[in-house]
Formats: sequence, structure tokens, C-alpha cells
Amino acid sequence: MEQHKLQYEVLNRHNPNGETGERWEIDVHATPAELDRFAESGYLVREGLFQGEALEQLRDALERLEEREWEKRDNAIAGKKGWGFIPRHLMDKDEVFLELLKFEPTLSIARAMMGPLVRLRGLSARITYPGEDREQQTPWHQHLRVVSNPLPPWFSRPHCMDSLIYLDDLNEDTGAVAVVPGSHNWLDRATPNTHGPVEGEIELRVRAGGGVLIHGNLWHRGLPTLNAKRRMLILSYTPTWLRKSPHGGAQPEDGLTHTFLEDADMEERMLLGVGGYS
Ligand SMILES: O=C(O)CCC(=O)C(=O)O
Ligand SMILES: [Fe+2]
Repeated sequence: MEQHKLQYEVLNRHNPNGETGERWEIDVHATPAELDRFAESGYLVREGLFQGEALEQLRDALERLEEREWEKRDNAIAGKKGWGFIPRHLMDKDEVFLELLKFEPTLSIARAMMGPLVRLRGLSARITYPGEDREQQTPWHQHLRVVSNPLPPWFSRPHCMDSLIYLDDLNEDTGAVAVVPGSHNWLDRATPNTHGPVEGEIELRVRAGGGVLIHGNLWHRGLPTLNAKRRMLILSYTPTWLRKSPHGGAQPEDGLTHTFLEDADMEERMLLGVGGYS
């Protein structure tokens, strides 16, 4: 994987010696050309983010969680929505997930796209199962549905980078993910309320352990899971000053991140949404 270095100075300090702020050096896990394409198309495919033991650990941790939350899973599958089971707050529930807090292959790209001051919007999973009454798939959607039309002059356009990390191969049995390249820049319309094909969409398939990074407002949908269980993690980043995901209710009170925060450094606190900016 080709990398390059990126320097930032955050203009957060006024000081008579001419020094303006804190300096960051980011080892970006992508080339400048890949970042340009990502900015324009709204997606970037990353094969092999996790391999071997690392992939197994994630699968095992998700399986443990699935067993613990079997009741929520059964309700989700029986429910009307058809999205499958979406466990949330994963970093609070298993050390294996908390270790993804500084997962550089995605964090460094988030910082290259949004600046050094980013936080986790969340880590959740989506598990879909074949052979249920209702096919499990998602309609077209985007993740930051807060854009005003027309755009006011001082409107803050929301940015987010979602890393869709697949723990199973995407294929005809599990279901691909479809995206509409460039649609994250369409600020004057919402996604159609449909599961069907739309003009310009492309289907993406990666092998287990690979990921598809998307701008949170890229139009996308998960195709139906037909013949084999399909497991995905979503590791999301936003600027530090954006609120975290409203979905999934409150954080578990005895969650792992509470204890972790007691000894966390500035960067870790910022990633977990505690300060880190002025
Ligand atoms: O499962 C997928 O490939 C996409 C799922 C998704 O878009 C979501 O959970 O927000
Ligand atoms: Fe989504």
C-alpha cells in the first residue's frame, strides 16, 4: 500500500512568537491521486484491510456480541424493516473493537479528507441472514440527512467518512453494495425511496477483510442477502465538532470507553468526542 506524508498546522493559538498552532504529521495510507478520486467520486475501495488473525478476531468478537444480543437480533429479523441486525456502540462492548480507535488505514484517510481534528461517529455492524420471510437489503440512503434547500450562504455542509468493512466476501450469495459515484455532491435532492436500480449506480464487491470507504452522503444501498450470511462493520468519522450518530440509543453505561477515557491522551479523547478543539 502506497503512503504519503501530509502536514497540517491547526490555527488554534495566537502567540507573539509567530507560532500559530499545533502541528500534525499524517502518514496517509493512500496516494494523492487516490484521494483526488475519492473526493470526486465519493468512494474508495480498499482490499485487505484485515487479513488472517486480525480478520478472525473481528469475526469472533462479532459472533460473541451476536450471541449476547440474540434477543435484539431476533426482533430485528422479525421486524418489518428488512435491514437485518444492526448492533451499535461496538467499542463499548469488546476490546477487539476498541482497538480500532486508531486504525490508521482508515483514520489517516479520514484526516486527509477532513483535517486532523476528527472523531469517531460510531462503530456499528450490520448482519444479514438469508432465507428469512423478508429479503434483507437496504433502500437507497445517505447518512447525513440535514441539508437545506436552497443552500443558505453560511450553511455548514456535513462531511463524514464511513468505512464499510466486510467480514465476508461480497458476491451473489451475500449481496454487493451499490453506490452512485459523485452523488455526495448533489446537495439539492434526497435519495429516492426505493430498493431498485437507479441511473449511474455501480455495484462493488470486495473480499472478506476489504472495505469500501464512502462519503457519508454518497447514495448507496446494500443488495439482498440471498444465500449466505453477510457481516459488515461501519467505522465512521466526522469533524470533531459534529455530534455523534443519533441512532442506537444511549451508550452502555458500563461501556469500555468510559474506563478507557480515564487515562486517555488528547488524541484519544478527541477521537471519542471529548473536546480536542476550540
Ligand atoms: O451492508 C452494506 O453494504 C451497506 C449497509 C449500509 O448502508 C448501512 O448500514 O448504512
Ligand atoms: Fe448506509
